[in-house]
Amino acid sequence: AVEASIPEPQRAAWRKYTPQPFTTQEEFEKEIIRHIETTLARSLYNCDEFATYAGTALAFRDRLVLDWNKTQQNQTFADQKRVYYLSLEFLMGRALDNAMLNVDQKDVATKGLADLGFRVEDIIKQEHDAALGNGGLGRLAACFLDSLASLNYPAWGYGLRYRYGIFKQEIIDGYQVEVPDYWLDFNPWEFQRHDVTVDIQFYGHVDRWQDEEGKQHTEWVGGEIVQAVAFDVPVPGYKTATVNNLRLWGSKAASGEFDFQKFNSGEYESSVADQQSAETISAVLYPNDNLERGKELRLKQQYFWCAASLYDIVRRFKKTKRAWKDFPNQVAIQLNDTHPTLAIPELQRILVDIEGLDWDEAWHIVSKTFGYTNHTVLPEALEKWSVPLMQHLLPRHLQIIYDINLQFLQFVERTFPKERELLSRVSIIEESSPKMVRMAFLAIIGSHKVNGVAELHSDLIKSTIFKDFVKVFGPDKFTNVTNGITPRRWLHQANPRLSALIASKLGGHEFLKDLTQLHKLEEWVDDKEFRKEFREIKYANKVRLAKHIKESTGITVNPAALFDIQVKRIHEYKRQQLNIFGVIHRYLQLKAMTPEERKKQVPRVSIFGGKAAPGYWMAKTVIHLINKVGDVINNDQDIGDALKVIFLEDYNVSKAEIICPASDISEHISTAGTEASGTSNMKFVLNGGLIIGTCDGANIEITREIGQENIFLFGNLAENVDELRHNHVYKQYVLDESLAKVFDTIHSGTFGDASSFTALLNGIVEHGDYYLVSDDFDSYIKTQSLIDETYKNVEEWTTKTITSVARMGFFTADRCIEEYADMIWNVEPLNPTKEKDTV
Ligand code: B1H
Ligand code: IMP
Repeated sequence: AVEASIPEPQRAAWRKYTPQPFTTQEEFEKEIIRHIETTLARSLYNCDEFATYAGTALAFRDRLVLDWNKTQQNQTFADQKRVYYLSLEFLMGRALDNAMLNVDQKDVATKGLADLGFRVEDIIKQEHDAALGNGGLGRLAACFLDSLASLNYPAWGYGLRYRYGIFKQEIIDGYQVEVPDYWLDFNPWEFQRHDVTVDIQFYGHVDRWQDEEGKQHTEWVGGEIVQAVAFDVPVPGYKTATVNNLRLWGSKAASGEFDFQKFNSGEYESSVADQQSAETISAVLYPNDNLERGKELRLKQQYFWCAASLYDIVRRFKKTKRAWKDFPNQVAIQLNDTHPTLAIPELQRILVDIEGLDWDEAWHIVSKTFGYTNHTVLPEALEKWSVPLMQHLLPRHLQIIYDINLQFLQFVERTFPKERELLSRVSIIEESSPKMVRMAFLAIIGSHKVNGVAELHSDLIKSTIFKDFVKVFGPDKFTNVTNGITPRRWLHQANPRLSALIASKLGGHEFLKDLTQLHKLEEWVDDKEFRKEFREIKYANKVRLAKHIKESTGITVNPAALFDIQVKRIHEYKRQQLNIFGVIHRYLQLKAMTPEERKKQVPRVSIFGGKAAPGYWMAKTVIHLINKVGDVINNDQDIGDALKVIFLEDYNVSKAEIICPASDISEHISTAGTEASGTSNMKFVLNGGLIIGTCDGANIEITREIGQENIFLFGNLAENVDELRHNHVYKQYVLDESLAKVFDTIHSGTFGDASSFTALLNGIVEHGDYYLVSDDFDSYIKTQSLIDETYKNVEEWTTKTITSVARMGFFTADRCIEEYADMIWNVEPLNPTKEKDTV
């Protein structure tokens, strides 16, 4: 309708003067200089690397924006079903390199920058990471956005515009210190939409009344209003004109900068305080991974973001003038974990209280619209909110939740009349004191599909935490979509030489859009030249990491040593403690050898990285231990290059891009049954490294794909974990012998004041070893020896790594998105070039 309403002369002018994207080096340089001179008001004489980054980013931004506008108009005209991905975390990392590669202009940029006296790598490094996430869950959301755009799906991400992303980590005297991440000083990638604002209500009370026709009305009134402002970020697809949108909401005081009433009446301070309290909502990302702490501000963040996003989605739907029953045919909303579950009662509230639909009609629409992805079975991560808190903050939503629960329990009672116990087990309300709202149960009841993120995990949720719901709804409501990663960032961008080598054999870079083509590499596995180059690339990537290690820690490591890497959030279930105990064991063995024997060992560099949640004392102790062990081993003259221990500060997405291509072995050693999927395991193998891992999460499917001869599996199985834990508590506890020696060494003060580490060791020796460190220790160190032996045989190692790369096609995020689109969303891609001219 809107397209026809604009008269032809205006359209003609627009067509004639629409800016054209640069395509040559000359045009690119012209754009950079124009931006530096006019947008930034700087000149040749104060054009440093940062200004050059800014100019380059703005030049590429212009290119993206033109396609972004067209994509959005196309999607509006096409009016087909869209996907909305609601996530409290988007761990995007840097955007410039990605933009250059996606629009296929990195060569032009490299030459243009060289002409202006800069190296493209130095310019890319100027960008601040967009770190709006904790770990795997947030990075998965970022990979999914990349795939959605690359596959031309009409899709939007919705999140929060935190002013502070995940904190920066400094290591001082071996301890983690958190530094705030104020990342918005200069962010060319976001556009504030001053015209897109939504008023969001909190607190207040619920009114009910009857109109003249006797119809019941319910209205949420009073309380306070905070304004949501949209900030849009373009998300380009790889070599396609599709540029999707990520909409992040910032919070503001509703009446603008100040409450002018108060301001004018002299209450200056309190008017500023109101403003600050409103802005607090989107101020900071909660830095917990796999942990929920039930803080009021977190619940406020969740509602603020859900309400703003739904208002926007409903507004867009209403523009189409369709009937409400069409809503689920036009809108698919995916809940990234339970964090956006309030969107369910919020949509029900909009439909019933505001749009006047009756309850059943509304609920039918709601429960066909949502899909819910579960990412964890850890009890401490399952969200519950106290009823009194919800009553206070969101009184109408609590009523709606109670009504949803009532209808659901009545249904369960009708279907399973003899099972009284079942009712309390599946109730959304936990009858504790205080009562709690179980968000996962609400998410299941309000969604048409629930999925886990790897096969084992999807089976586990069906047999444990959601068992009763499988009985109530039947097994078909539950499905699996094994996670994946984008090969654009995690191969092409992070490891350009390997990407080029693969392209040279597969006839171009098409494989980046169809990763299963990698299997053709197996034809080259015996090719001498190919093997040599493959190894040279790995070596060069290790040299690059060694350089980074030198710059950040001052420690020199030998790139010919075996690089053993564990980078991820520090968590007891991920078992960095198992790794560092293994390192100490290795140290003790090396110390016991003669210098001759020692020389025969495979030299190793054990590299750790990752953040601990600021309040997670045990995780911080593990960081401290790693650093203390490193201090001793790295300065031990007997040891030399045989063993080095590195803790890399401030692990983040852009550091991961340097680290992943440089591993020989990476560690994915969670207690079986605890890591839902893991995604860095996929990144390391795709870059030509092998894995030491437990039978957990996606490790199991990686094994299935690459073959068990190409992965080093160890440890107890998920099915035995409960029994082992039980035995620790109820039978005589016996510590593994080698582990006991490691503990003796720590207790003796070898790594400094032993009392710092007693809580960590006691958790194992005296408090039931919940994560089975001792049970898996022997199998772990034996497997590490097997790795040493295998690494000595360069040819065998090369065959394993190349074969593994060739078999990783399954783990592209593109496959995930196709599975979601088919099984859950029922959406089709929209060809960006076939649509009619948008002007
Ligand atoms: C994952 C989280 C998570 N699962 C709560 N759950 C959070 C839970 O702020 N919180 O409250 C934050 C994060 N994160 C991870 O998701 C899993 O542990 C990984 O195994 C998985 O690969 C990843 C993506 O599915
Ligand atoms: P929204 O769907 O109203 O949020 O708009 C998102 C984007 O889609 C806009 O910024 C436009 O680029 C495009 N768009 C929205 N409505 C129209 C329309 O009626 N005609 C053409 N493009 C539109």
